[in-house]
Amino acid sequence: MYRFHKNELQRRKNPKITYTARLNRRLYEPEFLLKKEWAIANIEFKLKMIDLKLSRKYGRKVMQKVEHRIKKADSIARKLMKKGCKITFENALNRLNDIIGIRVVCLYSDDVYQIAELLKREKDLSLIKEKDYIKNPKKSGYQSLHLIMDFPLVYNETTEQQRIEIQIRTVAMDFWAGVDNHICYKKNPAEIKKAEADLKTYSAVISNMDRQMLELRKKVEKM
Ligand code: 0O2
Repeated sequence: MYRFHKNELQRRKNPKITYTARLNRRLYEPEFLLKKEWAIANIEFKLKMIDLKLSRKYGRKVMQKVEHRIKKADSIARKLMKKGCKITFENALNRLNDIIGIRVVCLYSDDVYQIAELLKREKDLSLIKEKDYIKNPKKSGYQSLHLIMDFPLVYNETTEQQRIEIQIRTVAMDFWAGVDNHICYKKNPAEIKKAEADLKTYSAVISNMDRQMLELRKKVEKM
C-alpha cells in the first residue's frame, strides 16, 4: 500500500497548492531573487537622490518612509486566478505588474506628485501606466498614486526589463491603507460589509485632512 505524505494528499485535493508550490520554487531561485533585489536597490537609490533634492529645496524631510516587497507565491496565485490566468511563473512575469513593489510615503499630497514627476524624468525609467487613485479613489476608498515602470537591468552582459509598481502616498493615505489591509482588503465581503462602509467614510475624512494639512503648510510658508 502506498502512503502519501500529508502535503501530497493536500495537493491532490487542491491543485492550486501544486501550482503555488511550483511558483514558489521559481520565485526563490537565487538568480531571480538577485535580479529583483538589484532592481529594487537601483530604484531606491534614485528615490534617495530625489528625496535629497526635494529635501534641500524645501528645507524639510520629504520622504517619510520607503519600503519594498517582492510578491509572494500565494499572493501571485490569487491575483492570477482573479485575472482568469493559469498559475504559472511565465504568467506571473507577463501578466502582473507588481512582482516588485516599492512604496514611498510622504507628508503632503503635493509631495506625491513632485516625487512622481521626478521619477518620470529619470532617463532610464519608462512609464508604462499611471493610476491616480488620489484624484479617483477606488470604490473601497483606497487612495494612492501608482506608477508602473520598467527599469532596464544590466545583468551578465544582457539587459532585462524589470517591471516595478511604485506606490506613492501620504502618511494619512498609508494609515488608511494599513487599517483597510488589516480589516477589509482581500477578506470575505459578507463579513466586512459594515467595516467597508465605515472605511469609505474615513477615506473621505483623510482626504479632507490631507487638504487641510497642505493649506496649513502653505499658510505657514507665507508667514
Ligand atoms: P499586495 O498585498 O499589496 O501585493 P493591474 O494589473 O495593475 O491593472 P492591480 O495590480 O490589481 O491591476 O492594480 P491595483 O488595483 O492598482 O492594485 C495594486 C495594489 O494596490 C494592490 O496590490 C494593493 O497593494 C493596492 N490596493 C489596491 N486597492 C486597494 C484597496 O482597496 N485597499 C488596500 N489596502 N490596498 C489596495 P495587491 O496585489 O492587491 O496586494
